[in-house]
Amino acid sequence: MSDCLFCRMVAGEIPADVVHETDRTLAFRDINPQAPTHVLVIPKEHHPTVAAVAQVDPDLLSAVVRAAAAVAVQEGLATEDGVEPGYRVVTNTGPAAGQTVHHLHLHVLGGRPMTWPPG
Ligand code: D5M
Repeated sequence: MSDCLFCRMVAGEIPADVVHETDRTLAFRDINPQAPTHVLVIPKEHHPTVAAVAQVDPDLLSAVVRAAAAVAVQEGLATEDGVEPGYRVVTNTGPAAGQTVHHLHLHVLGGRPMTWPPG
């Protein structure tokens, strides 16, 4: 989609601080980090929400989740076979959740203790 910010980042039209890439996914640092590590993991293909991609392409959703896990290991938030120190994966859906970019993205947050419930 030509008017989608994240599609334009995939296309290289807008710069991204890329930390991980596969044939179907891209991960880059959030421009407004909410934790010492804050990476966004997206499918290269445009899908508006996690529910949409789960419906039409579950393999792609799996690839996005695996990319988020790989980013967490790469960023020192978990080991290949463990969960220490730990991290949070969040995806906002719709206005009540505060979704501002309508291209599925998983927020991978870590590097500080996380509180619950989230704001
Ligand atoms: O999250 C959308 C996220 O996208 C938000 O945390 C800021 C981030 N963002 C917006 N523009 C950029 C660029 N250009 N680079 C990196 N990150 C960006 P949402 O869940 O939709 O509120």
